[in-house]
Amino acid sequence: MSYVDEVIELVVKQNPAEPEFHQAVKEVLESLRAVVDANEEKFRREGILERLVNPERQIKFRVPWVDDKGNVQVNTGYRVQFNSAIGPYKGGLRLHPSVNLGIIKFLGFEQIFKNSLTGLPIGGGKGGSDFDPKGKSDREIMAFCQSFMTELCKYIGADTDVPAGDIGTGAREIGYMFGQYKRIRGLYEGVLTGKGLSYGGSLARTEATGYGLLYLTEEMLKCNGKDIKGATVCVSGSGNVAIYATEKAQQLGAKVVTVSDSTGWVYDPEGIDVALLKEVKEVKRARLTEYAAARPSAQYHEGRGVWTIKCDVALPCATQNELLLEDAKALVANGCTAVAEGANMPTTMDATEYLQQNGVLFAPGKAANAGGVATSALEMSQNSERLSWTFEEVDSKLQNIMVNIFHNLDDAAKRYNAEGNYVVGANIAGFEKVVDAMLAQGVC
Ligand code: NDP
Ligand code: 2IT
Repeated sequence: MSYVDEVIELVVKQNPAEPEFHQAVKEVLESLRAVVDANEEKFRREGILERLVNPERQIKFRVPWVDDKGNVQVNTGYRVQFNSAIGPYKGGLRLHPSVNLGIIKFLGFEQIFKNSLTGLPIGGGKGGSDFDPKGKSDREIMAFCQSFMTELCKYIGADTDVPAGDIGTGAREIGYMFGQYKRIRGLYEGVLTGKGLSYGGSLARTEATGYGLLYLTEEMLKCNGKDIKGATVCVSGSGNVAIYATEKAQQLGAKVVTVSDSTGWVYDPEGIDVALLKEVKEVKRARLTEYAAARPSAQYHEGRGVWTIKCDVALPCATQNELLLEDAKALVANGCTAVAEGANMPTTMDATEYLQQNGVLFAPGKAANAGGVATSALEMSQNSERLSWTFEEVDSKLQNIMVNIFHNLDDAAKRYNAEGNYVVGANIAGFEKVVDAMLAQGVC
């Protein structure tokens, strides 16, 4: 059996009931086959793949907090410190009822390669909790965040592990967590990114994932003789990534006609009104039904359905496994020419293969959504030098990073005779730097 197949089998056996983690490992290792086969003896001797798929450390802890009725609630917190070969652990905190160890491990594993692709010195990590922020009061959110950080603060620091936002964790949650870290540890340091601008946050971090997604998509289209300008775009999700992807797509001359949330989706043939979307989602924290109620051109539909709308470009920006084989078929049938993942692993493996086999340009999340963590690393740089850069400065660095990422994965794919396969390109380009650092640092 090949080394890749052996390690995939081992991961499934050693990590039962973690399907998302298995999926992420399979996708990465399958596409590294050419590199691993070429170095099989050395990689086996060094245990490279076994080390890569085993987190350096995983922390699981109790998060007790008091709700508004005076009752104690108990959630589970996680931080998986996956790989520190190229820098301190870096990755977001997800607050969603679906969170479990397998989800955090899949996200942490992806983060290793994503962070490597940014070209910046950040290792891979991820954390979160099964806490559901929906419907909670501000006080309850604060109580949860303070309790979560009371435990997490023992394991993180500006030079060891720097968490940030993800699903359910935005500026409000980061603020409460930062305050608690400072209070317990007595340190005013860049231990979290995505901070508010008045206490060390970076301009353009809020926009970075969505904007970065569009910078990479624009470059991918350009290099394949296509243009984002004039394109019809379907976006899923209506959170941080979806909102700023929509905003940048429209700034670049595309028309975004859909957004969604976990209960339904909106089709707005006149183009999504971003100001209204921000008001509904960022200010009121309301459902998309409110968007539809305030916008005569918008139709609201319950359930799933975004990918049935005809588009040139599809940008899944909600969550994992939200674009299935049947969706891929609908997109291809409707003439879609490019899919770029704003979310982490939103496309299932069979859907990805179908899209690629049918000539759809496909940019995987670890490349396409790397602008968020890249700008987090820029926030870390600003915190270290105790200075703040202008919006334009950060945004132009972000643009350069995303364009470079695209060319790195394009080149890596070409080097391994997989031209145009950006999944292979992203995994190889991300892997090469991490493995080089791991080999140089000896057995650790
Ligand atoms: P938000 O919490 O801001 O928004 C999440 C959006 O996705 C909401 O519209 C939410 O709907 C929807 N959603 C979440 N879970 C589900 C589900 N199970 N089914 C259907 N819809 C769902 O998160 P972000 O925008 O920050 O994150 C979106 C994706 O992008 C995630 O995969 C995240 O890991 C990834 N990402 C985020 C980065 C960042 O900087 N924030 C960076 C890189 C990747 P509802 O409100 O109904 O729950
Ligand atoms: O998935 C991701 O890259 C993020 N949620 C952002 C991580 C970060 O550290 O900014």
